[in-house]
Amino acid sequence: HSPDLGALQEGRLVGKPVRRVEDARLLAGLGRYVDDRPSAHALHMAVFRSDQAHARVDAIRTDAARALPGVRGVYVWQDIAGLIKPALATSRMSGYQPTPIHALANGVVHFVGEPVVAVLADSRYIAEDALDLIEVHYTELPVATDPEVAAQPGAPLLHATLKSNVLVERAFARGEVDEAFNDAPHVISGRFRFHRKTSLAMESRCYMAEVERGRDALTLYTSSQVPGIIRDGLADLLDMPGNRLTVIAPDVGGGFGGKTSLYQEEMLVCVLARKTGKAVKWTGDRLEDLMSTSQAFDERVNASLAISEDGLILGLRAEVIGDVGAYSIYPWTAGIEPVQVISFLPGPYRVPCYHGHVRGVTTPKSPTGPYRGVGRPTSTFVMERLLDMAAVELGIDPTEIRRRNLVRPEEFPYKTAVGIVWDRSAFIEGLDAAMERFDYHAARRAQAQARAEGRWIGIGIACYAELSGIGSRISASPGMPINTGTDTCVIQLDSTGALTASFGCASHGQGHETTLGQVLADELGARIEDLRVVTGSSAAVPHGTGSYASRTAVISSGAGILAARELRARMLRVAGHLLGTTPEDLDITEGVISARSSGARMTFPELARALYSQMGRVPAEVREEMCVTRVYDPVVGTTSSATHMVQVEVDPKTYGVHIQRYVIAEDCGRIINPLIVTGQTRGAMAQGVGAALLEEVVYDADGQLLTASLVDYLVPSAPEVPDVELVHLPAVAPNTLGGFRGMGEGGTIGAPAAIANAISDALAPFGIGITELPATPERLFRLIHAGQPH
Ligand code: MCN
Ligand code: SMO
Repeated sequence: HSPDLGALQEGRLVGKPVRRVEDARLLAGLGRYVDDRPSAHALHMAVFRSDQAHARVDAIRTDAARALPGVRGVYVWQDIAGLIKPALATSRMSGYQPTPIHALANGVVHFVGEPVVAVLADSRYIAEDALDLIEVHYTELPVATDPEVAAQPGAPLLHATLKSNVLVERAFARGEVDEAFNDAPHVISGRFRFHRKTSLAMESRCYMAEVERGRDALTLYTSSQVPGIIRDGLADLLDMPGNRLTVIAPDVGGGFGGKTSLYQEEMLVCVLARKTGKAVKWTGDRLEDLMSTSQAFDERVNASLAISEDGLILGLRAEVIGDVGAYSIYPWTAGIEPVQVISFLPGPYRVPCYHGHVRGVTTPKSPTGPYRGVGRPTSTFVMERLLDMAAVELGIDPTEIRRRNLVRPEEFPYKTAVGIVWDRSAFIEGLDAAMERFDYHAARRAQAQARAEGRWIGIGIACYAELSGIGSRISASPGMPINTGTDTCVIQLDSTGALTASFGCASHGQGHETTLGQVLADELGARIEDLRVVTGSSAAVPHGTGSYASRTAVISSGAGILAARELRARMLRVAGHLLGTTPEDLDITEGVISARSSGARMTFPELARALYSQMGRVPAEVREEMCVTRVYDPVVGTTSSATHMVQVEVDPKTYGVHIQRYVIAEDCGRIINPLIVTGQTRGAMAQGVGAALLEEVVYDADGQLLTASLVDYLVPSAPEVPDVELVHLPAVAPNTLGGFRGMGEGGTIGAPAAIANAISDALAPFGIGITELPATPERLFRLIHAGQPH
């Protein structure tokens, strides 16, 4: 590999496969999720949801529900209208149209599953029974469920306030695209479709609001990835200052992007707790999760690649329609998924000219929002398919066309056609390493042999690059102040000598207690068990957002490093005084401070006692405050990249796809914990397998949800998820404190494209290429038998 690659320096704990400290708790069933909170005195909420896709609410009859013993309240929008504002996802994007999200439908419903009435009762059972007694009379309004129809002028508007159903429209242009296409010897075009999916966390959404009566203070326990964003959002909607509104995400059983937005039920438990003076709890069931948790993808892409005779990309064109569902999601906006598709379409390649145009169109379906990979699973699918199609046309190997077009080491920093800057990342080295581990040429020979025997075996490749650890510059550019691109660490040495570090991030499966603990322990010279890492509480830091966008390894670690360095310096100044030496003479290892010159030693508790309680041992002018707050902003962020290589066999009887081998070579900079990085990559790849082969949210033409249970919405289980062979390629340290790059989403970005290419390769003898995902057995059957795509 290239000479500047190689292992970045390892710390004592950073870089080591430290066992996850949270697992002793989580695996023993001792995790504390929202639903585990004691609720004997709470009121339980159930939500009456719209069974109409788009309708005017004419009348709501709640008398019978109110009369049911055990029911404590039945609420419609008018009952709470004065207590909470609708959420409005604002943006500076020109022409963007927001849609106010009310906690309960305000006269019109916009998708099946939208909350219309909330019931509070002594138990969830009673509350559910009460739902059966509610009658809502609707007048159906016209629907356009197909986004291409909904985008047409004159299509029925989903929200009366809109000028058109196109909530967001953006274009990126660089260079003379028309010229490039006119002059190109080869133009490769395709119409691609990535269907809608959902995040399907194991723990469904769950909220509990507790009030402190007499103080008008409220604590929301929420199964959320973003307690800081929820706190800041609700503070505005409820008009409550942050010192009376605390938002806590305790243990959270997965989010995958679906828990990064503010939901109606979250607003409702808060409003109703404040109104009744009681704790209010809501636990979503699987049906509610499938119909109301934010969904993902749902894009149609028309794209073309202009290619030279020797396989170089001359230009790229793309027209994207994203079906964003019923609302512009708060706080991310309807742009979050589809705009990323055109932003990242050029990928890790040299694309001299590009024109990308996208429209995000509202339709009566659950809103789409962030989902692991955000936009890039679709853009990678499209770009990687086009490159494979080009390779077939030119008669060159798919690895070769990528090698010719990948941004090369000497070209970094490379500014893409949309202005994203790739810092030095292992693009080419990733391709090389994946080929080597896969034993690519031998695999091709074996494939030829198998094909001769009539087997449908294919090899697929996908390369991608992503921005991770995104700092303030990009976060702030769409005008969304609630996503700041920063995190805060507050670290303290208390009077018992214990260290506590609090962050604004919110672990929901990533093992932040372990990885942040490793980073801090190394900085401080402490043992990981000397430290307690607190995440997920808005009360612990003045400002935080949460964990999303593969940001925590970069941004939270950065804040931790800054805070720990300052705390360490303060500890050494005080210890120097106590041990009669200079700070420079001191070292901290394994939680013990020692003087190199004299060998004198001191533990953290001894230091704390001397400083805090043995008054007089440390003179006033030497005393230090052992509590440090630091904020880290990586400003731009950094580039993570990978090559996925997969071999599949399609079963000629069932049309099922069996994944035989899966290799990933990836660059996430300096690795904090290889065990966690491997687990993250495998989990993300599993979700990519689901997206490629199985998972599809289906609405019918009237906007009714057809995949309303896990019988219809298929997720991969153990037999469908292959083992992954992982090669780590830490490239030169990026421009981030600590040298880390984020990687929590990467597996989901690469997998659908690589699998689509492998299936296309397997079915190449039939002249079939995959343009639509998921590639279900039914779709493959139709392709093979009808010989046409849709
Ligand atoms: N890590 C590391 N070394 C690196 C980079 C990362 O050891 N060079 C570690 C980190 O310290 C962290 C984990 O890997 O423990 C993921 O780090 P990062 O890429 O910073 O991502 P975040 O921690 O910010 O997590 C968000 C990311 C996203 S956006 C989704 S979606 C996702 C994901 O994490 N959802 C998940 N992984 C998930 N894992 C679980 N179990 N559940 C989810 O819902
Ligand atoms: S979709 Mo991940 O929470 O950014």
